[in-house]
Amino acid sequence: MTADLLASLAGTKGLPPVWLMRQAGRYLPEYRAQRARAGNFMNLCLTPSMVREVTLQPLRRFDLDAAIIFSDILLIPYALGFGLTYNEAPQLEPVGETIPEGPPEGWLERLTPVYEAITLTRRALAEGIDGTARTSPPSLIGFAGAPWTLACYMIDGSGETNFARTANLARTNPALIDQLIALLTPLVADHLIAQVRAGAQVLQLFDSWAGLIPADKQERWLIAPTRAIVQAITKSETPAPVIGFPRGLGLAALDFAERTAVTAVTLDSTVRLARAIALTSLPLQGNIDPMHLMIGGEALDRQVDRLAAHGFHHPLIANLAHGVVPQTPPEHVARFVRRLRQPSP
Ligand code: 1CP
Repeated sequence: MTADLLASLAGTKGLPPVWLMRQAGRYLPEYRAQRARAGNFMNLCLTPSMVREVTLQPLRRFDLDAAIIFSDILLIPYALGFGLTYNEAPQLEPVGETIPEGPPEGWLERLTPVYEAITLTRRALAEGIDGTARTSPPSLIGFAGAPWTLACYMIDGSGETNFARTANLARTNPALIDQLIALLTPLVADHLIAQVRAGAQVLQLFDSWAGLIPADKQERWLIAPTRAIVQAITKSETPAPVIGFPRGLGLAALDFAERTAVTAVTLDSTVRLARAIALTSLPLQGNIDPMHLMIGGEALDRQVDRLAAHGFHHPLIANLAHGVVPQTPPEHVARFVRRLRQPSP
């Protein structure tokens, strides 16, 4: 039986539905082959039929309850006209001293291939993909990077710097970050709403670097922008559940969830799930350590059994605490999903 991701967000308890952050991508040989055929990463991201294929790849192998559209958070800066190249890691043309007040004309149209890919993928999911038999079609998840995490890449150009320039500006010129976040917040909302219109049923907002925000700036750069994005989606003609992921906040993710009104919140690997469950009735997502998935074996089984048991008394979406790492053997993902469906007593 396949649980329904949307039902679980509404609070259904039982065996938790499952998908994995970064479930498509470098750990899968068929992804590497498709990426080689695409020539480069941007071409892959902007060719709808290839995006559909790569999005479906993990679902052809594993009995997952959701597909996450294959895309990247850096496509928003790309659409704003910042040069973006991917070799081993992404490299983004950094912002200068002046932040534009608004986006260039027609910026959202540059992302049309993303929306076309969503429509194609939703159709393929409804028609049924070969591989595992399912009682209901998997949900399609759309996503975006949160304004702060986008700002980190737009200021530093890549993650290789440990965001030193961002860290410096956050303390010496916070007004510049205010301006960047003010620019990005409505654009992130527009991009997410456009994904729902195209067929995405659930949204996840990745704030991968939320843990780098100085405590006295959390309200301005984390809470207020997320709340505004959630509100825009809720008030749009196509409301959809939003899963927040303020990575690096630990248990403060629960406070984040209440203040931003996200539908569910993803917990990072610093949180003991039992503790979080004791503190909230909100739907939670997570939080198996990606290293356990990489290592596999009985240690992974124990983690999965514990997670599955929590699902019977709390609304839960089984997932990792961050993305699948490229060194993960695909058989470990198969073991994870099989075990979750049939936990040992
Ligand atoms: O083939 C390749 O070499 C490219 C590797 C790759 C892939 C597979 C990148 C470059 N992006 C992606 C796809 C991607 N990115 C997805 C869809 C796949 C899926 O989840 O199934 C998603 C959801 C993302 C989101 C993303 N991109 C985040 C947030 C999630 C997280 O992991 O924290 C971030 C921070 C990025 C930036 C990015 N894009 C790619 C890389 C290697 C990075 C990290 C760079 C860095 O921080 O140095």
